[in-house]
Order: sequence, then structure tokens, then C-alpha cells
Amino acid sequence: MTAAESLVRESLVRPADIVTLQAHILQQQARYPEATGALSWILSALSISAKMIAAHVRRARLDDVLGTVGTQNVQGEQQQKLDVIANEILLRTLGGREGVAIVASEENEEPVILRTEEDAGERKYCVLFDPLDGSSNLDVCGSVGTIFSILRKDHRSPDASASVLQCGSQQVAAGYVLYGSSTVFVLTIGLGVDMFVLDPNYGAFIRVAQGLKIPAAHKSYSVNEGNRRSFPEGYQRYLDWAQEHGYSSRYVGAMVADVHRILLKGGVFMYPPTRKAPNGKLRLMYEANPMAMIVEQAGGKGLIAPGQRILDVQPDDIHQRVPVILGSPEEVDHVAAHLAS
Ligand code: AHM
Ligand code: MG
Repeated sequence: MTAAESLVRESLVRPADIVTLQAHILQQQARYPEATGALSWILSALSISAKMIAAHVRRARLDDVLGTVGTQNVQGEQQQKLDVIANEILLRTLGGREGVAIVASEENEEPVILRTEEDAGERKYCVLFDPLDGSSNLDVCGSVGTIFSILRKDHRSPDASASVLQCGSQQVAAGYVLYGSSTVFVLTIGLGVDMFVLDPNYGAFIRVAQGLKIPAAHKSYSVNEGNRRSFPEGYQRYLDWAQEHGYSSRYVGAMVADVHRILLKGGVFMYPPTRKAPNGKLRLMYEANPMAMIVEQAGGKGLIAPGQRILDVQPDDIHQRVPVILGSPEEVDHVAAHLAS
């Protein structure tokens, strides 16, 4: 074989390795002969939403959509213009998918009911999301993200709110999109964690890692240390211990970016209770639960307190907040040991 022939042969072999998010979803669906395809359609709506939001994020200053719209969301927080745009994109793309019964967003006070009728035998889902997490980072060209959680609609529940109030352990799928130096889509459907990067030349998410495993330990913690004096004492004891043991501190201030770093490099992310926010700041249903599912699927841990998994919390409100400790199993154990002592 000539050198030219072997080059052609090599280039014929390599393309077989390219798997788009779309192809990945179909591969996964094929593993379940009873699947209706409804979940695949929802994931594809999330994929197109991610591309649209990424395009807006990239042009934010040029399109003059930075800053606030002058209104507050249900949490009493200022809405950024891009929060509203990202929310609208998700509502509209998911709205076109037959399998979505209910959507619930950080930006909407009540869940939005898209379809009430139950098609005989067809599965319906609830999709919960934080459309643009960490959006105040946008003003300084920092990383932001989208987080989503997918639950089966509970047929027995009397109303929309009640049917989405399920434990995180009931999630069918969860994921996030990080709009950083590249756009990354991280997904779990309960069979491990897979990662995709948006190729801007072709407009497709390409699979770059399968079955991600979080490092068991890494001397790094991620927390807003400015709040340290108002953390419960156990957290302060942990921080003293970590600093005595040579830990580094890394905090972007956007959960998606902080958790993504920890998923790949290890460490622990925390948003503890503070005097001002006794349950912490992060929302259970569309921030803590999906991130905890991803981290657990990658071999990590996610707790609200020693011995209490995030995924076991029974929600009583769509926007309820919980303390969050998640990351490498050994690092979460160190935090829990200090909280329990
Ligand atoms: P948001 O959903 O309103 O953007 O708030 C959530 C964000 C998280 O991404 C991040 O971890 C946290 O708020 C940062 O809060 P703080 O500035 O108090 O450290
Ligand atoms: Mg958020």
C-alpha cells in the first residue's frame, strides 16, 4: 500500500468515531425497544435550544441584550434580558414537542401546562429548567449555563404543581449546557454521563466523552467565601481544615461552570446556609437535583447535610431552596465529617 493509499484508508476509518448528540440519543433509544421516542424528541428540543441560546450569549453585547429588564422573577431577583430570551427559547422549542406535558422554569412562578389530555398509552414528561444560570456573569463575559431536569408526569396528581413535586431520584434524565470558551452539553439518562461539544463550523454537538467518572478526590473547594462568617460552624471548621491541608479555592459564581470543573478535575462545590438565606441559595428542582444526578451518575456524591442525599429530598415547592454539597466522593465526605463533628 502506498503512503497516499494508507492516508485515505486512515481518513476513511476516522469518521466512524464521530457521534453527534442526535445520533447518541437515537443509539440510547434503540436500547429500549419499548421507547416511544418522546424523550428523544425532548432531548433534541433541548439541543436546539442550547444552540440558539449559545448564539445569543455570544452576541449579547453586540445585540445590546446585556443588563436587566427592570423586572424581578419569582425569587425577587432582577431578570437579565438574556434570562428572559433564554426562557422564551426553551418554552417555544419544548412547546412543540408532543411528549411535554408541563414545563417549570426558574423564571415562571407557576409551572406552565402545555398539554392536559393524556393520549392513551403515551408517556408524558415534565421538563424543569434554569434557562440561564449565573446570568450576572454575562456582563463581564463570564461563563453561564442552562440546567434541566426531566421527570415522568405523575398521572395521579391533581394539579400541575403537584405532579412535578417529585424527588430527584425520580428524574429520567438531567443535564446542563455550559456556555464557556466552548459550548458543552453534559447529559445523563441514568446510564452514566456523556459529554458533547458544539462544533461551531457545523452547528452540531459532537460526543467527546462517554461514561465520565469524577476523580475520587482533589484538593479544591468551590464556595462563596465572602459569606464565610455567616456559614454554620461546621463549614467554617471544614474551611480551616482544608486551608491547613493545602487546598485551593476556585469559584466562578456560576454553578454550571463550577460543577463542570469539579466533574472533570475533582473537588467539592458548596452553597451552604447563610444567615440571610437559611436554606442556601440554590433551587432544589432545577439546580441541585439535576446536578446531583449527574455527579452521582459520574460516581460522586450530592448532599444537603451529612447522610442526607439531595436526590432524596421530597419537594414541597417548585422553587424551594436547599443547601448543596456535591463533588468527588472523598471531598464530600470531608465536608460531611466536619459538619457532623
Ligand atoms: P441564578 O440562578 O439567579 O443565576 O443564581 C444561581 C447562581 C449559581 O450559578 C451560583 O452558584 C450562585 O448563584 C452564586 O451565588 P453567589 O453570588 O451568592 O455566590
Ligand atoms: Mg440558577
